[in-house]
Amino acid sequence: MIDHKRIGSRSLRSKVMSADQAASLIKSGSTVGMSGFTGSGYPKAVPLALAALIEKEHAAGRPFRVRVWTGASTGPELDGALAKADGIEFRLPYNSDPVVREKINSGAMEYFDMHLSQVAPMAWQGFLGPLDIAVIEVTAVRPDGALVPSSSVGNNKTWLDRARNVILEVNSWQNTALEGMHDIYYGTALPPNRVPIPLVRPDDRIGDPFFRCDPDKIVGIVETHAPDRNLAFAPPDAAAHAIAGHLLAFLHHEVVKGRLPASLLPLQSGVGNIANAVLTGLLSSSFEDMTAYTEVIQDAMLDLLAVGKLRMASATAFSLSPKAAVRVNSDMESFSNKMILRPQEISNHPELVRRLGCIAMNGLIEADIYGNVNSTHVMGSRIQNGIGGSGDFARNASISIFMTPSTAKGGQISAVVPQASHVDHITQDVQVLVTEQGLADLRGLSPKQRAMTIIANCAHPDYRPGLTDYYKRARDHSYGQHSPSLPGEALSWHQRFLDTGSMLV
Ligand code: 0RQ
Repeated sequence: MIDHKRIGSRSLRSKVMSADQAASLIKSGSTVGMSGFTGSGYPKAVPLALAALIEKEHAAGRPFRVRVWTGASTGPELDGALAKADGIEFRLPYNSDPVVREKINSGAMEYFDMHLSQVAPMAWQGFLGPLDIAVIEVTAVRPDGALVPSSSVGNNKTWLDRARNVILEVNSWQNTALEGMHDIYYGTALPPNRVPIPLVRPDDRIGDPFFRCDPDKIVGIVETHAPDRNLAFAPPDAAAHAIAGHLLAFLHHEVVKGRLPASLLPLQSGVGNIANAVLTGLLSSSFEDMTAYTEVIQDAMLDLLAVGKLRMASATAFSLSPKAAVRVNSDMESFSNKMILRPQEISNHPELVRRLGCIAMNGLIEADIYGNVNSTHVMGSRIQNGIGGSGDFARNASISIFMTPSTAKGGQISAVVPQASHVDHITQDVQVLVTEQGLADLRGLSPKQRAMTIIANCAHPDYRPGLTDYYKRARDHSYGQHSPSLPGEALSWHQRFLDTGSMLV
């Protein structure tokens, strides 16, 4: 039965159909732009129906694969299901699904891992190819045909504009109080026609609360009632607590020195348990009236908003544990005036991040002694997730902080290595490095000073002697003495792990 409250447009009601019917409108080889950003606001029925269709086609000996574009990672009903069906030929711009990860790393799937702020402009420039169809979750369709966005905005505006055809999923699980929370900016253009984006504070609203979509492009509407799905955060362990402690002490120090205001600057917090633990640490801090200009709103941000420590949060999506998603969904009214969800080209816009002076806090896989950061490639070749928004923020933030436990895999891997096996963030974009061992403030330091500070403050004690020994020999034998290195040896730590399962000698 059609929910008239959710689908207000009479003319569009005639397009309501089943997920199977909608999936049958997607053809093999087509490029599909899906909604979804970190397990929020992704379509939950059509991708599953498409996966079933693909499996049937494969069983009949007919190849069927699609190219999938999204906002960022999605949920298991989208990435997981399509990858299991071997239905994804190409994927962009970010993934954290384990099945997709395995396909990419086995060479069975192509993956374009990109800065999230650049997806929309690249789609508009056209060199990603045409977008055949968009599948977008919305909260409601208004009588005038305007679309009320869901729990993520991501690239939906761009997909709705660029796609030849559109399928909508109207998810009645999403609270109708989401209406009015979004700020969809329609003023972006490609050079030479770009103009300044008129946002000067995180709270500014510069766009519309709704998406526009040509109704003639809408070929199907599917009604759903399904929750967003994100993984629960692990309770912060001792390392996460220690990292949060070092970071909060640093922020206090910056306030005392007069380099940060007492309410700090707009916070950007990356994905993962450590980032969530740091935000949790802010709950018991003395900072008040803070703001966030970030990519995702995590559990701890809800707590900060609820107690009023955080005045408001601007993001492109929620990234909430199942418990927190239920909490916010059932109490949307009390949160909605404190949050703004924007397109990711705006939430992550380098110009805005620089203008607002965001404090960027992101996770990493490994950092080298000079402060180059690898966020994406385990042992230099296996993709973990992708660069996501970390590059958008790290390069442009007023303080760019990276944090990690000092070891991985039960201590068999050092997160501080002689040379990063892959570099996402060059040393100029990494100003502060934090592990549970301590914090290295790298601002204003030469490479040699950085090396000594990182080894002393951040490396795990088990690995400090090895790093010190490497650095000393590099000082003695390196071709140059600006960033002393021994290229033949620098990556031997990774090889040692690959050969023996441990970087420890
Ligand atoms: O592997 O799951 O097999 O055990 O990497 O590591 O410790 O769970 O770390 O959840 O904080 O994620 C960089 C991946 C850290 C994340 C990264 C292994 C480790 C584990 C995950 P297992 P943890 P976190 C804007 C910000 C890029 C995107 C970004 C990330 C797995 O922060 O994706 O910043 N960042 N976006 O065992 C080998 C090492 C390792 C290692 C960890 N040195 N060597 N394996 N692992 N360190 C927000 C968005 O873009 C949405």
